[in-house]
Amino acid sequence: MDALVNFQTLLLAQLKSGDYVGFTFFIGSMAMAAATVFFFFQIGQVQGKWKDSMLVSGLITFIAAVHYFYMRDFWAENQASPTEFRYIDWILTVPLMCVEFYLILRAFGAKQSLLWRMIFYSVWMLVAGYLGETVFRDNSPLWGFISTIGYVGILYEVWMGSAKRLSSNSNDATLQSAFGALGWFVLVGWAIYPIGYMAMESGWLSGVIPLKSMDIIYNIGDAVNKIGFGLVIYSLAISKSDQGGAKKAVGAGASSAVNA
Ligand SMILES: *C/C=C(C)/C=C/C=C(C)/C=C/C1=C(C)CCCC1(C)C
Repeated sequence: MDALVNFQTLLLAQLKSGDYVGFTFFIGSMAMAAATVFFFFQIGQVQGKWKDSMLVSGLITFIAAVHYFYMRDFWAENQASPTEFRYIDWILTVPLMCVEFYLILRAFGAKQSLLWRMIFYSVWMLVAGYLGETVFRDNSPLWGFISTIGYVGILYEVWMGSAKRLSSNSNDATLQSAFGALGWFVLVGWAIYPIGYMAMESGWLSGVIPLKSMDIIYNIGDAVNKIGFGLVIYSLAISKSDQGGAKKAVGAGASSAVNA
C-alpha cells in the first residue's frame, strides 16, 4: 500500500494550471519517451553497425525520458530547478553523443583517443557548470567560463580537429552532410545551454530575460539536441542501409544476369 502511495506521488504530483515551466518538463518527458520508442523500433530497419548507432540514439532519449519524469515531479513539488537530476542526465547523455561521433567515423579511421578526448571535454564542461550552479554560485561567471573551455574543446574537434579531418577525408558525401549537421547541432543547438545558465538568478542575463526561464531554456535545448541529433543519425543510418541494399540488389542482378 505504501509503495502504491509513493508511486502515485511520484507520477502524480500535480502541475498547477499556469505553470508553464512545469508544462515544458511534461512535454519533454513525453517527447523523449516517444523518440525512444521510435529509435528502438528503427533498429530493425537498419543494417549491421548502424544498429549500434540507432541503439545509442535510443539510449540517449531513454535516459533523458527517465530524468524528465523525475524532473517534472521535482519541479511540481518544489517549484525549483532540479539541478542534480539535470546534470546527472547530461553527464550520461553528452558522452553518449560523443560516442555517436566516434561510431559514425570509426569506419574512416577514428581512434578511441578521439572518443576519450571528447568525453574528457564534456565531463570538464559539465562538472564546471554544475559547480557554478550549485557550490560556487556567487562565482557563476567564472565557472561558466571554465566550463566553456571544455565546450570549445568539443567544438574544436568537430569543426577543425581530427573528427573534422576524418570526415573531410572520407570521400563519402552522405557521411559528410550528416557530420556537418551534427556539427551545427553542437555549435548552435548546444549554445542554447550557456544562455540558460546565464539566465540563473545572479547570472549575466537575469535582468534581461525573465527569472524562471532557465529551465524552459534547458528543456527546449534538450528536446532540440537529443531528438534532433538522433534524427540526423537515423537518416544517415537509413540511407547507408539503403545504399548497402541497393548495392546488394545490383550485385544480385549482375550475378543472375551472369547465370542467365
Ligand atoms: C542532452 C544534453 C546536452 C546536449 C547538454 C549540453 C550542455 C552544454 C553544452 C552545456 C554547456 C555549458 C556551458 C558551455 C557554460 C555554462 C555551463 C553549461 C554547463 C550550461
